[in-house]
Amino acid sequence: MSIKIDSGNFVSDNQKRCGFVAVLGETNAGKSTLVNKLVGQKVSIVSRKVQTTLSRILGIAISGNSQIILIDTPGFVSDHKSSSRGESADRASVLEKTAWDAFRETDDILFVVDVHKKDFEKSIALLQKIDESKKISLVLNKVDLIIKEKLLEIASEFSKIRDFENIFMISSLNGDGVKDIEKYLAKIVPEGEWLFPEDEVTDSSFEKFTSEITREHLYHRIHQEIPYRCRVVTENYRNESDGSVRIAQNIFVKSNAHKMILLGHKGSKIRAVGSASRRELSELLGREVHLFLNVVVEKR
Ligand SMILES: Nc1nc2c(ncn2[C@@H]2O[C@H](COP(=O)(O)OP(=O)(O)OP(=O)(O)O)[C@@H](O)[C@H]2O)c(=O)[nH]1
Ligand SMILES: [Mg+2]
Repeated sequence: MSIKIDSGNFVSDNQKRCGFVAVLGETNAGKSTLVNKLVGQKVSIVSRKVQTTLSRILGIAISGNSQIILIDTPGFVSDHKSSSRGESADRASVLEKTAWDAFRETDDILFVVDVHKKDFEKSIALLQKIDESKKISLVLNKVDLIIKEKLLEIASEFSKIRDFENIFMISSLNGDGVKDIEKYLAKIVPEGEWLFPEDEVTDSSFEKFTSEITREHLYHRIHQEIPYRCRVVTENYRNESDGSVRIAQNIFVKSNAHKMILLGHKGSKIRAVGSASRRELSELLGREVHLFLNVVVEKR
């Protein structure tokens, strides 16, 4: 181990660092996409719909000697109304509470803004709610969708609101600028032992992770109809002797009508969801997956 002298203190070259960073922002800003990019693999599901992330999800990134524990949070819909049918204000506030709770666990925050949005009123209102004592970096995301001049205007608009540790201009989708965030976070997390084993990328259980993948495919395939009424639960899984894994999941819906929509003509829709989810699970788990989906009408 080599030791170097830095500002009068002895600092080990391979001193481990570890810290928590909350990722906050409006719904659909691209928080989960960014977390996945930083981790280097999917830990949090992504969709075009609002309020995709439903609970706090940890994504664990490693950069050099630093372990960066990213807290992906449900996005904020500040007016407490969702664009989807039948969404209640209650659900929005539960999600928002989850996000605030996550944020209290940490000092460093990435505040993600979708620069492609028409106006930033909601983002600004949210930003103003965050304690002045918190360190925040502004992440202007989706730069692939707008011209540079507009981007600089947005940066200056946000800079009037508060001081940021850093302003990043990135595209989480294609990865532009994400490395700069990684380098920055690796430097600012405090010295300390890693809290998770080196090969761990999330604290999600196998059951939670695999059901989230199916939920994502439901979101993608069943657009307007029912997704918010669906809950996916991995009931059980079994490692088979040939190296494959057998996963059984229940999809809970609120009514028989929803069940029919989900099944589709002669079960075509659910089969499409199942095979897309199975393919992705096989890829993510690196082995063959047998996936069994069962649609259940949830009793009140
Ligand atoms: N063009 C473009 N699209 C992006 C970028 N980042 C994310 N997206 C898209 O934006 C949508 C929302 O992304 P998510 O990562 O689910 O957003 P989120 O902030 O986690 O959303 P919630 O979980 O609902 O709060 C998805 O369709 C992403 O593919 C980007 O840099 N460029
Ligand atoms: Mg999300």
